[in-house]
Amino acid sequence: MATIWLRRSRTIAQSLKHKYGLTGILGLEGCNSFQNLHASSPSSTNHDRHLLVSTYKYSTTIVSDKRLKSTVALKHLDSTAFASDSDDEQALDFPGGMVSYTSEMQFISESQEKRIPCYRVLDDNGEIINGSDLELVSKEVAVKMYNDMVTLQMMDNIFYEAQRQGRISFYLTSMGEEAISIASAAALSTEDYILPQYREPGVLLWRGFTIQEFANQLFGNKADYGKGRQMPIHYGSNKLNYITISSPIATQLPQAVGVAYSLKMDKKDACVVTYTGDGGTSEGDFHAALNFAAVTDAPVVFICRNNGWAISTNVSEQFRSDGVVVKGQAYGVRSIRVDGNDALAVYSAIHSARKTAISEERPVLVEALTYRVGHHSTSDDSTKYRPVDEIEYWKSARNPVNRFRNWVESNGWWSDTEETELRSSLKKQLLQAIQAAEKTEKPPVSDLFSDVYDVTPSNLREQENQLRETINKYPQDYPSDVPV
Ligand SMILES: Cc1ncc(C[n+]2csc(CCOP(=O)(O)OP(=O)(O)O)c2C)c(N)n1
Ligand SMILES: [Mg+2]
Repeated sequence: MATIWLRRSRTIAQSLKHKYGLTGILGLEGCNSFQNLHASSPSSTNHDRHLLVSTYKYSTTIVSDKRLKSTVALKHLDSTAFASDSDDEQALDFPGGMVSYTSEMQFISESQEKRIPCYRVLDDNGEIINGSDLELVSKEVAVKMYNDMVTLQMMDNIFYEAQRQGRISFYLTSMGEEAISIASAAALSTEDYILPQYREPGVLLWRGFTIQEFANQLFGNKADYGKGRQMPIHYGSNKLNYITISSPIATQLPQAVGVAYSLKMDKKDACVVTYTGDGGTSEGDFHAALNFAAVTDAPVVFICRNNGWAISTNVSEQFRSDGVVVKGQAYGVRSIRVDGNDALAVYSAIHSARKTAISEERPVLVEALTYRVGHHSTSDDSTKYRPVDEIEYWKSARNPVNRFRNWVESNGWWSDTEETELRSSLKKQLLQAIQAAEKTEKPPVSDLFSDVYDVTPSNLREQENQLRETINKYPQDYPSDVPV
C-alpha cells in the first residue's frame, strides 16, 4: 500500500517539478508523518526521500496560497528562546520551531516549587492595596456593579424559596460567586458573545435582562424565550448575545472558540467570553477548546470559576496540578489567576484579557478562585459532604459583595439608606415578578413540536396527535394550565 502511494507521490512530484521548475520554498512544518511513512518503506532511497520532501513542499505552497488569511498562525514559539540555556551548539530543527539539546536527563517536574499567586487589588477589608495594578472604575460603573450584585443575591434568596415552596421545579444560586459574573460582565462590551456554564446569570443581569424575564424562564411560561422547553435556569437571550445555557458540562467551550473564530474572520471588534467551573476542566472539551483556540489564534477569554467543588467532588480529587491556571501555558494560552471574590481584580483582569484577545488575536485563560457558598443546586445538600464551618467562613469572612461594598462606601458612593431602599424595592419587584410569571399562561402543547423542522415530519405530527388524545383521555394526569 505504502509503495503504491509512494510511486504515485513520485509521479505527482515529477509533474509538479516539471510544471513549477523549483524545489520547495516553504519550511518543513507538518511533514514528519510523510517522512516517517517514507522511512518505513524498505525500498526507499535518498533520491526518493528528497523527492517526497519536495512534493510535500510543493503541495504546502499550493494549499497555503488558497488558505484563508485568518487560519495562518501569526505567532510561533519564540525562536530566540530555544538555545539560551544549552551548551550544545547543535539544535533540532523541528517542525514548529527550533529545540535545543541537552545531555542532562531531566524530567520536567510535575509541580512548581511555588503555587501561582492570586492577583488581587482589594484586601480583605475592601481597601485598595497600595501599588496595585488596576483598571479604574467610575462611580457609575461601581454603583451599578454593586446594585447588580445585591440584585443577584436577592434573586437567589427569593427564587430559591420559590423552589422550596414547590412553585418552580429547580433552581441554582450564584451565592459566593457574585463578583465573578458581575465584574467580568462590567469589563466587557455588549458586542462580546457570552457562552455561559450555568452559574453566570449575573452577566445577563448586567446586560439588562429584567427580573421579570428571569421569572418567566423559571416558570416556563408563554413569555419565556425558550417557550418552556428548557429546564429552569437555562436562560438565553439573542438580544443580549448570551447563548442559551445547556446542561452537558463544558460543551460551550469548543463552541465558544468557533464563535470567536467567526468574529475574527468578520474582523469584528469583539471577543467571546466563555465560563466553566473547575469540574468542567476535567472534560475533554476543555482541553480541546484551549488547544483549538491557541492554534486558531481565536479571540476568546476562558473564565474558570474555580469554586472548590464540582457537586460533591473537591478540587483535590479533581486534578493534581496547581489548579487550572497552569494548564493554559501547556496549550500556549496566556493565563492569570485572580481572586474571584475581589470584584475590582476580576474587572481589571477581564478588561485586560479582553484587550489582549481582540488586539493581539489570541485566547486568554482566567482562573478565578472563589467558593460555592450555596448547595450545588436545589437537588443537592452540600452539608452531607463538606463542613458547615467551611461554608460559613466563605459566606462571611470572604464575602465578595461585602468586600466590594466596603470599597464603594469608602468612596462615599453608597450609604445604609440606599442599601435599605434597594433591598426593599428589589423584594417587591421579585415578588411581583413571581406573581406575574405564575399567572401568565403556559406555552401550548404545539410548541413542543415546533422550531426544529421547517416542515414538521409525519412521525412528529403523529406523536403530537397521540399526546393530545392522551391528555384528553387522562386530564387529571396533566397540568391543567397548558393549552392543548
Ligand atoms: C457531561 C456532564 N457530566 C456530568 C454532568 C452532571 N453535573 C452537573 S453539574 C456538575 C458539576 C460541575 O462542577 P463545576 O464545573 O465545578 O461547576 P460548579 O457547579 O461548581 O459551578 C456535574 C458533574 C453534566 N451536567 N454533564
Ligand atoms: Mg465548581
